[in-house]
Parts: sequence; structure tokens; C-alpha cells
Amino acid sequence: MKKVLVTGALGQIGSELTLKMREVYGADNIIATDIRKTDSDVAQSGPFEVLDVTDEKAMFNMAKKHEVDTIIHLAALLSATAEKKPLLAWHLNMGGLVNALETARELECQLFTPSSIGAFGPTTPKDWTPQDIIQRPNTMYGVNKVSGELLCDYYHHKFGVDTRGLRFPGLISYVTPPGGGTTDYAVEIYYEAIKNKRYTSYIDKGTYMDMMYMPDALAAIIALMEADASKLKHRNSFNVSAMSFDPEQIAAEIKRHIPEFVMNYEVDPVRQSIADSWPNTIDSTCAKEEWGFKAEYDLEKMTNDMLLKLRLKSL
Ligand code: AKB
Repeated sequence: MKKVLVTGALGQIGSELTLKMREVYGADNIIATDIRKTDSDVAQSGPFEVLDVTDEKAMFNMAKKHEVDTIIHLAALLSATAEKKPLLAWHLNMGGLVNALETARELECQLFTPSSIGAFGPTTPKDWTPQDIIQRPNTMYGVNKVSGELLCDYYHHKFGVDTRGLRFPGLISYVTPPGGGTTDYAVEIYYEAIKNKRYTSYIDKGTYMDMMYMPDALAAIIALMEADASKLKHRNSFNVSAMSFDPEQIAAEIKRHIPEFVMNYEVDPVRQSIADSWPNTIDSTCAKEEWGFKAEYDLEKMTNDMLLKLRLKSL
């Protein structure tokens, strides 16, 4: 049985992963932490502690106090916010990760941290982007993600830390909205479709990005962490994707359920240029071959579920 410390547990991934892992490993074995406390399910359904991931001693002491053997390090700024506040992003995204890696090294913990399609850049081949390929991102978030991937590999080779990671695409969920990401439009559109039957997209038509429904992302994290280490040729980080679409395609899918739905465009140059620097589609073959990655949801199945769950939530 695992004993896990989760950082950023109130964020988009953390708020669902914490609950899922409590189901799988037992509530008391998942120590949720975040920079603040709320009265959310995450804070109510098991141990919760306030933790600033940039405080190295506090992170080490927290992991030691709870005798954890696994760290899921999620606390980070997303791409659009990181572009607005690049130094804060460096400090939080890199400082937090180094502290998590040092804690994992000293306490011999397994460590997971997410990378992103943002780890690729404008010179990366855009279609079916392979696992191992040029990575020269031109955003602060991308620089953080590539550096993080390299650092995690370094801690594995140099110190034997069992580091594992996934290059996530845009994650879509009806539970906790993302904040400050480039792919957030693909979440907002569902909320607005239910509420106002219209959406103004800040990403232009024809801009393809990889996406994944949250249940597939949670299953992928757990499967990778449980995977037989001897089968892993890669570690940090695996390409994983479930679908790729542009704003027109997601709007068309929503229209099948809400025929009056209207899509408008007001392109945000900052987020558009980030999106333009990312792949159209990434190739998840290595994840499939090395640890059996499989996505259950495509655009149609995800849209059915998102709209159903958001309608139920709004009742
Ligand atoms: C973002 O848009 O910043 C994230 C990501 C793809 O890493 N959702």
C-alpha cells in the first residue's frame, strides 16, 4: 500500500486525483497539501495540510512526518500565467520541483510530476510528434517543463530516484476549472454552452491541440506509477493524448446537443501564439507499449459526459 504526499491538491488535477487515490489506496494514505486550505472535498475526505512547495524544509518535514513513500508533485503555474509572470513561474515551477526531488532523494520516495505538450516548441514537428524529438520551447512554461523533464531524468540516473512523468495535453473536466492555461477554452466552452448557449473563443479556428478527459488522465497517472520499472525505457516524460481538435470541431460537437449554440472568436494574441508553438497531435505509442496507456474518451464520448454532468451540477 502506498503512502502519498500530493502537492497542489486543490488544483485542476489534484482535486480529482486526491479523491481517486483515496478510493484506491485508502483515505488516510493520501496526504493532500496546498498553499491554502478550503472546505472542499479534498480537505474534508482525508488528511490535509497547508504547504508552500518553495519552502524546502517544510516540504521535507511534511513528507517525513507522514512517512510517505510517494510524492505527486502538481503545484505549478500553467502556460498563460507563466508567460505573464515568468520569474514567478521559474521560482514556483522549478523551485517547487527541485524541493520535491530533493525530498524524494533523501526519503527514497517515488515521484510523479506532470510535463506538458508545452515542452515542445515551434521547431518540433507538429503532426504525430514523436516521443523523442527536438524540444526548444519559446515560452517560460515550456522552458520549465523541459528543464523539469531533464532534472527528473537526472535524479533517476544520478541518485536512483524512481521519477515518472506524463506530457499531458489540455485536460478537460467538469469538477475543478483550470486557471491560466492555453487549452482552458476547451473547458470554458462547455460551461458557457450550458449557461448562455454561446462562447467567444480566444483560440482561433484551425488551431489544433491535443486534449484528454480527466478520468483518462487520472487512470494514466495511477497506471504509470504502478507500472513495472523494468519495462520503462522512458520516464520523464511520456507523450499521452486522447484526441486532437480545433475550436470549430468542439463547437460542432456541442451543437449536436445544443443546436442554438453560437461560437464567436476574439483571438488573444498571447495564448494564440503559445498554441501555435505547440504540436497539433502527439504520438502516444511509447506510453502504450511500455506501460499500456489507453484512453477511453474521444471528443464525442467526452462531450456527452461533460454536458450531462454540467447539467446535473447546475440543477
Ligand atoms: C496549459 O494550457 O497550460 C496546460 C497544458 C497543456 O500544459 N493545460
